[in-house]
Amino acid sequence: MGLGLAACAGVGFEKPVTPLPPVEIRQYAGQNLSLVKDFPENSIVGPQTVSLDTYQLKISGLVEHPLALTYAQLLAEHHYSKVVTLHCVEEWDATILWEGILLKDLLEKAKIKRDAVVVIFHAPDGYTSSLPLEYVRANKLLLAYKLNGLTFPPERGFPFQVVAESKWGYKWVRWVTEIELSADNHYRGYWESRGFNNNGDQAGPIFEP
Ligand SMILES: Nc1nc2c(c(=O)[nH]1)N[C@H]1C(S)=C(S)[C@@H](COP(=O)(O)O)O[C@H]1N2
Ligand SMILES: [Mo]
Repeated sequence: MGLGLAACAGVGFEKPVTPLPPVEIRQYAGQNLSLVKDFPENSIVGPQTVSLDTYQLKISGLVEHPLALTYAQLLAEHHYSKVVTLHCVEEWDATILWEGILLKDLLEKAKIKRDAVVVIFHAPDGYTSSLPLEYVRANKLLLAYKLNGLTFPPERGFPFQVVAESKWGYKWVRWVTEIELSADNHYRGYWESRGFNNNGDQAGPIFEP
C-alpha cells in the first residue's frame, strides 16, 4: 500500500481538473424535489438581471450599523440548507432544497434599534414585501443563493431570494437588494397593498380580513 500511494502521489501523475457543470439535485432525504425550470415565473414586470460587479445588499433603516455587503461578503457567512415548499396563491407550489445564509445573522451584524418591528425587503423591479421582525428573529429563515444545488438563474431571483417558510409565495422576495428595518406596523408591500393578507400565513386567509 505504501508503494502504491507513493507512486500515485508522485510528481507527474497530477492532471488538471476540469469542473463539470453542476447537476440539479432531484431528491433529498427520500423526498422528490421540484425541477427549477418547472414552476411559473410570475413576477410583476419580468425577470431582473443583477450584476455582481455592482451588487450590494443594503441593510438600512432602524439599525445602529447600516451595511452594504457584496456577494462575496454575504457568502462568507455560515451556510445552511433546508427543503422548504413555496406555495403561490395562484395554486401551484415548488419543493426545493434551498441553500443560503440566515437573515437573523445579518440583522445581528447591523444591530437593530429597539423601535424596529418590521423587516421590509426591496428588489430592483420595485417589488417589496415585509415580515414581522419577531418572526424573522424566531425562525432560521434563509436568504438563499442556491436552489437544488444550483446557483439561482436570473428568473428565479439571482443573487438572493427570501425563503419565508410557512408564508405565501408573495413574501418570498426575489433579487433582494435592500433589507430595511422599520417601525411602521402599517407598512404594506406590493401585493399586500392590493388586498393580500399582510400576515401572509399559508395556513390563514389569502386576503386581508
Ligand atoms: N422581486 C420580486 N420578488 C417576488 C415577486 C415579484 O414579482 N418580484 N413575486 C413573488 C411571488 S407572488 C411568488 S409566488 C414568488 C415565486 O418565487 P419562485 O420564483 O421561487 O417561484 O416570488 C415572489 N417574489
Ligand atoms: Mo405568488
